[in-house]
Amino acid sequence: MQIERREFLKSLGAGVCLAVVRCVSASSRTKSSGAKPFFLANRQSGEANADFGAGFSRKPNIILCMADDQGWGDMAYNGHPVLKTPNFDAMAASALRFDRFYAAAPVCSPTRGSVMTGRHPNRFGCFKWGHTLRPQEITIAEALKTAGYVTGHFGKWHLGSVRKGSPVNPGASGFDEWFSAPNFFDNDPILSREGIAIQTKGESSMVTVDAALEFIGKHSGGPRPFLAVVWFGSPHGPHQAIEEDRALYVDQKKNRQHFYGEITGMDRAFGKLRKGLRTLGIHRNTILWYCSDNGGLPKVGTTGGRGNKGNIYEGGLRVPAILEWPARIPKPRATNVPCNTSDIYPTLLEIAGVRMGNQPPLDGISLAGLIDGKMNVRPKPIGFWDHPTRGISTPSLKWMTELLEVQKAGKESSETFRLRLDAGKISEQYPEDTFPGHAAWLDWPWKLHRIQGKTGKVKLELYNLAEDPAEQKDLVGRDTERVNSMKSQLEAWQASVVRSLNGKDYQGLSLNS
Ligand SMILES: [Ca+2]
Repeated sequence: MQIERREFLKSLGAGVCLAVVRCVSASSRTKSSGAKPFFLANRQSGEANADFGAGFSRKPNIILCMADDQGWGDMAYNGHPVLKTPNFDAMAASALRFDRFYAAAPVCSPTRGSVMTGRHPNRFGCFKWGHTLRPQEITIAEALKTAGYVTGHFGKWHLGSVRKGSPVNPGASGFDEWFSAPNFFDNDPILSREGIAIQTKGESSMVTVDAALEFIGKHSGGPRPFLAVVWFGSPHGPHQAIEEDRALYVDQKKNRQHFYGEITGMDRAFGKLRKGLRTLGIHRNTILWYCSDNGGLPKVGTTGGRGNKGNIYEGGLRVPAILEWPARIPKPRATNVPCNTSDIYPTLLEIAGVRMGNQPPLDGISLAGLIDGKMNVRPKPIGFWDHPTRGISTPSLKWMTELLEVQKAGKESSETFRLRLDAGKISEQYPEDTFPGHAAWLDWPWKLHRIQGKTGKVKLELYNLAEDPAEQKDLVGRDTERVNSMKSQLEAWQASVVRSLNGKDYQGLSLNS
């Protein structure tokens, strides 16, 4: 029998605390040996406490918000000529605005996996939409729980299942409370409250925010800081705005009225969330971090460069992102330092003063220095890799309607595929010396593309993004030395990714009996 990392960590109890780390009911926690998470004396919060003054002796609350398919340019503050996003604009004008923020992957599930783990999603086989986390991975929720955080997930999950008994539902992935959908969802959604299907009423983003605010309100006065992951179902197709939001865009084509209206609906809900933090009096020491999960949609969306969602060129990867944390970011600021969704996990762990024992290789870096205005250059390149493995269909509406019906009849679904029981099984070994698909290595301002087709033939392209943000002028023949150096770095990274994919990161973490 094999005990996976997740069970192993759980068997340790919620963690062991040093006196300097504020934590709850330490005495009730199980002490144990083995690969236990350990804590650093919390230098970060020590510094921060001095800045915050009285009342900020606790770790910050954290809210991670994500749109579904909002491109770089699908924001009024990024210059969209039609869209109205007053709440996002207000936050962008008062917080840290990332002007070169990337989704780790050009589609939904993989990028979400990068937020959860700080790792490129190919490391755990989350190649495309509908692929899952592996239960062996350490999630941001699990990591922050060891530092005393209470954790909640609200909205789109798309990293496994939202049914009871799944090894990759939000609960099994470290979330204490959850109200989630298997994939994108529209108005009046059926969501899963910890496995129980519930029919809701209302605009989809508002339903999500209301659930998050209920959690935030419940815990804001409590002894523990919280992590709330709020993942909207908008503006993913089908686009169905509420009438009030569509009406703002009546002079546009019908499909655009609904697409823009969905973004405005999301903006309204986001504004309610932001206002809620102020009403509760917790906004100063709450990190509110917003971004999208991939680049813009074809036809209706506005991208940040060449290509669209699904593509490794800039348009498929660049997304809007803003981070608000008044206690630590007192003045509005914008940054051009390239950052990506894999950076979220290491950043939050540093801020919370957490280090996990047996942390598998990270791709992201901590942006704590950038938050403090001390990082002007990214110290590590970013690797991208779209592997030619197909996505897996996960129709939220159909699955949730069926679950609601079955549970209404007093039963539990006997369908097993949707539980993704095999999420931790590593059944295939991939070769470590061939890297199919489209990958890229971004070492600002240079971006090298490595495109390996079905025959195994490799095509390289090199762009200087500072001079050529649209990736139009291929310089691959002009700078052989740079191309060779970047290619070997990219391929070394891809080999490391394949080793993770093949399960090598978990070898010290499994117990065989
Ligand atoms: Ca998406």
